Amino acid sequence: MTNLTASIAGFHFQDLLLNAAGVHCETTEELEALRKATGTGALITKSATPKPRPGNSGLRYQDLPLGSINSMGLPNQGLSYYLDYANHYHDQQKPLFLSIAGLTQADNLAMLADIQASEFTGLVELNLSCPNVPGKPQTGYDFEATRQILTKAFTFFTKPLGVKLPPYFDLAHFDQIAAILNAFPLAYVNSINSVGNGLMIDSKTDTVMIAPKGGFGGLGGAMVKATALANVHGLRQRLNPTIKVIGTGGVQSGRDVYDLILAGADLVAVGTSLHQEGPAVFQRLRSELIAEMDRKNYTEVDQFRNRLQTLN
Ligand code: RRO
Repeated sequence: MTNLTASIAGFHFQDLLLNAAGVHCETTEELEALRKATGTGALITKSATPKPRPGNSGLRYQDLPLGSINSMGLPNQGLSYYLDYANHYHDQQKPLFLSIAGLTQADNLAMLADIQASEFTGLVELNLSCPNVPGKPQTGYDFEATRQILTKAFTFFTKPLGVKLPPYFDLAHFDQIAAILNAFPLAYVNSINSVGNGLMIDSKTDTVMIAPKGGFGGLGGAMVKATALANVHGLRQRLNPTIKVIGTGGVQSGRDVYDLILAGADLVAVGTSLHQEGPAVFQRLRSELIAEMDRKNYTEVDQFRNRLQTLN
């Protein structure tokens, strides 16, 4: 039997795959399908705001030859919907992550206070990297704002907390964000969110491919794999060992999952491929990962996790 287990903040995962927040997780029906899917070891809710939001209007997701572009604009059912689901959630085998993404610092702190006061006993992910709300820059690119919200959050929040980060593109930025994150008792970081504000053109019509924000949107899928690997590895090298890493970005095959683990990921999340294939993708990825491990004579993920070699 191949061992694909992981742990974060005392939670044990029998399998290391989960959905990327935002994909197949806005409704309880979608969440239940993820919970029941073979190959998932956990699930995460769509990032919540204090009140329900319809999100951006018009065509807001498109598949691309090498991935996807989206500008969903945070459509969600509101925090109390997900808290209600979470408070009735009793599947010990597959821990639940609750994702929140307030449009202001005050909204984020208010939601964390609500979660702190609730019965919720799972893990919470603070999304600091939504690229698609018009007029709202990604908090994760503002280092002082990131430090400030974490400082305030940890004055009262005692449940396991992780952050969803945007991709960084300069090693100096890896140093800066890691130094900030290391100052807090974070359970984990999730890296990367989509590569923000890409633009793709439909050659048949000479138009942009999605409607909101004049066509600008977050990129995911195969085209972001190298950026995801760099961020997972760069953060793993810099973060305290107590801060675990969820690797997200560019997973199409079991080998892609393997690569993120080799780069340092504890769990691996799947976005674009889940959108394209539905929850059955997890069974495929799990068996492809096991086949790859068999080829390498590994029986446990710990035998290669964070063991990426460099060339001398
Ligand atoms: O809803 C979105 O447009 C969205 C969010 Br909140 C996010 O964090 N990442 C993304 O690609 N889209």
